[in-house]
Amino acid sequence: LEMPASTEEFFEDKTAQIMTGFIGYEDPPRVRLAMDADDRPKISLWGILKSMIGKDMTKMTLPVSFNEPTSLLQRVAEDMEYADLLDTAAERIDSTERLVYVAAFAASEYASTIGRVAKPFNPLLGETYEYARPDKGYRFFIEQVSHHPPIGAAYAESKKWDYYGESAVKSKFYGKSFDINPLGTWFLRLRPNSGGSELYTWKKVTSSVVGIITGNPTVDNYGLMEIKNWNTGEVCQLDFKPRGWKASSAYQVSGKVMDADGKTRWSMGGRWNDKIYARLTPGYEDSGFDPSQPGLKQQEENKAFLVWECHDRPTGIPFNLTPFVVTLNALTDNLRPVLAPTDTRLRPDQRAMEDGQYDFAAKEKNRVEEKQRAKRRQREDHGEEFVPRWFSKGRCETTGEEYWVFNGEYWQMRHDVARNGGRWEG
Ligand code: CLR
Repeated sequence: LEMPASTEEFFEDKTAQIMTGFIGYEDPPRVRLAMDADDRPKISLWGILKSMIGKDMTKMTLPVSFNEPTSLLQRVAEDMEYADLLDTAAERIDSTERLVYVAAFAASEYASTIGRVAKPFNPLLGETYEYARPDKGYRFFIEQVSHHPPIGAAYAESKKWDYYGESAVKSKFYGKSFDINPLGTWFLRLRPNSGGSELYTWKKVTSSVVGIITGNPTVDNYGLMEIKNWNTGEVCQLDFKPRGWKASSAYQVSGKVMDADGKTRWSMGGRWNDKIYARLTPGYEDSGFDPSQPGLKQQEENKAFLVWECHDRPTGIPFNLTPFVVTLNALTDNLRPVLAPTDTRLRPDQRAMEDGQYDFAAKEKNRVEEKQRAKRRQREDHGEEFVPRWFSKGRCETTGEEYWVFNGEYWQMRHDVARNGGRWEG
């Protein structure tokens, strides 16, 4: 391997590498599903769930009509909807301003949880999902690396950033609510325009289905999120307020960005279903903060500025999906020949669900899950253990934490399949 002579050259190379992943994504993103209304039977959630108090999601067998036609792998890909916030972060010269945008990115994924009281398909062991956006300059990849407990390892990359981490959730049904606690840490490697590179980390907050007993199930997201810049020691704390009795307290998030000494530089606030603002803390203008920086003037004048705004959420999309989610499971003629055979898009049960063929979906779901069980028994008989194909365990030198290291071979192999007549193994 040859080392690039300069930082610029490295970025050039990186861009070229990422672009190889755009093969197959020549068509514009899908704008609608094959059907216009989902016509799912309306069954009371409480009626089904009341006998399952104390159980976690993996131990619940629910009728397929409680599913939505996404997989948990695609639910992680949903994090990419507002990836432009990371591009903006890279453009900011002041590191605390970058943190404002990174924090907004971390909060932005929750908007799409609204109205989605449905179970995503549980990925099969070794199932993968890729998603690339030539128009946005990024590519995303995730592999199901463990089945019990379910764990997905993800790696997304763009010229200015890499976003990676582990999606593992602990869930429990308490009767009153159904709580989902994400366990993994998320890492962001940002390469600001001003040079160098920075590492940020955070953990996701709790998602919860409330209002089950009253027959008005709603998704809430609450808890404290701490986003840390490991290079500067700056920290952003965001507090997602639990939905209280009053409608006015729903969706609220507030927080602050602190410098390495713990002094507040920016306050942040808004609603995770709508808009998030940031305001420079009064007094900071005089304490070495340089207001002559480009882009800062206007913010100085009107103080609070809009950091993030939720995309339009048209009603009437089946399963209450968002327009972004509609793009995820599209299987075009350009994509089909280059996709790995393990890709979620090729799962027949999920595809049937998307097309409203619920009985067939249930039958196929059973079949693929039985096949998976047989494979597991076979492994056990041979004393073998499943080894993830595209990720391996490593330790982060900066945080000391374990994480899944992406070997990058997925995109190489895919390029080989697309351009050199290569074949996916297995
Ligand atoms: C939250 C953000 C994380 C990834 C993630 C994992 C599990 C998801 C959760 C998100 C959102 C809520 C979720 C959950 C799995 C099940 C749960 C979709 C996307 C739903 C609302 C539970 C439905 C209840 C059934 C009994 C019908 O990065």
